Amino acid sequence: MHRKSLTLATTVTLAFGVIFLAACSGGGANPPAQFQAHDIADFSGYSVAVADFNNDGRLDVIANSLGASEVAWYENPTWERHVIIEGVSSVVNQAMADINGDGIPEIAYQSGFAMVAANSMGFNTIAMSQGDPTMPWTTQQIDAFPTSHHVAWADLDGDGELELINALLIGEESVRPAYDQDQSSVFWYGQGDWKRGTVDDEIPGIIHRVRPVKWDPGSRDQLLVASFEGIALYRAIGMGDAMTFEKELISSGHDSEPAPRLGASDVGMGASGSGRIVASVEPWHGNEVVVYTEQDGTWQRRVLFSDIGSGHEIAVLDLNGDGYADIVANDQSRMTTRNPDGTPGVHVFFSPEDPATGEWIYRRIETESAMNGCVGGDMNEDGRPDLICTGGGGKIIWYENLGNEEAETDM
Ligand SMILES: [Ca+2]
Ligand SMILES: [Ca+2]
Ligand SMILES: [Ca+2]
Ligand SMILES: [Ca+2]
Repeated sequence: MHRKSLTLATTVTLAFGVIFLAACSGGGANPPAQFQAHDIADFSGYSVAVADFNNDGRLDVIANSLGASEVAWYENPTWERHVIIEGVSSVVNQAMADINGDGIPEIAYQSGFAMVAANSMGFNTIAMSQGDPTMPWTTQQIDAFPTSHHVAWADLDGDGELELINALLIGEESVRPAYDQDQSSVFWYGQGDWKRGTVDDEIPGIIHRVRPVKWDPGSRDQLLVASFEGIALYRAIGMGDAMTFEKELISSGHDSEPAPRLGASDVGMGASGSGRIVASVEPWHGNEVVVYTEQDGTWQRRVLFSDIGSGHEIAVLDLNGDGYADIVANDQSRMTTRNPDGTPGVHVFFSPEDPATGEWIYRRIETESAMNGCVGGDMNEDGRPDLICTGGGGKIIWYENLGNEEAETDM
């Protein structure tokens, strides 16, 4: 039906055609967005995130690396690099939130990471600007727990004050290659005394991500956790130190192979039409991009793609402005003589109107630089969400969203 209408649109001016297209799209899925790559820095990042570090209204970029000895951010739009913390090692992840209300986000970051618990200090630190965010920041260590790996801010009890979430990678007995000998934990910390509380300390094997989500209506955030057991939703009950957590397993994820090819590596949620999708990359460091849709109270698993060379993270956001969340999966594989079929880069999947049964449109927007993770953010304030990625390809790249491809026509 769209296509027929568009033949009419092509007979009028381009500008009018665009308006006509928007008017007749009537809730349908849009064509894919197009991207233009801009290098931000030469840096082999493990993780990347965006936040407005200097409170000028523009999102800036932070990337960390297991190999770097400092924490730095990149100022939009010149991408000048500001080193704010020195003398750190093995930084894995970071999460930003303005805790003290001065307009500059505080940075929670995790360092001293290792895949062997006995070798991991697992520092959890909060860094605070001293006024000029381009100058060195002060730091406060709030915890040290081996294999602290993923960090997030979430208001679990809905009191308007964010809690800090820390997911360990593994328990102390878990070792390579299966990493399934012990259970792992998700912790939370309240502001002020930063006392460690427990969300769950009985998660099997590896936890790779914890993602705050607004799953239920109300002021509380909930948590999605990706681990060897798949994808689990956690809801807090009660307030402050009296909080307890209810767990609902959304899916066991990739459950057809032994550990460590098990469960999920990352999870995200996005609005899709009048409902929502959950998306993941599976199994841990896996090859599958999976979308989950709810049907009669259960979550249906659909593998969209199984050719990720080396997956790690997922980003779930609406890139082409149609109200249906799209999916971004990084790929850390390399093309080498030993691995000529490597598929480094970024894989993007644009949602159809029905994510459960419709045809997703695939675009590989990066084919050279191996990427370990991507996040969304409107870097140039044009209303279109861009992507920022980093990884072992040695780059931090801004993929500017140029707007949608032209719809196909019958002409
Ligand atoms: Ca800024
Ligand atoms: Ca602040
Ligand atoms: Ca709170
Ligand atoms: Ca979309």
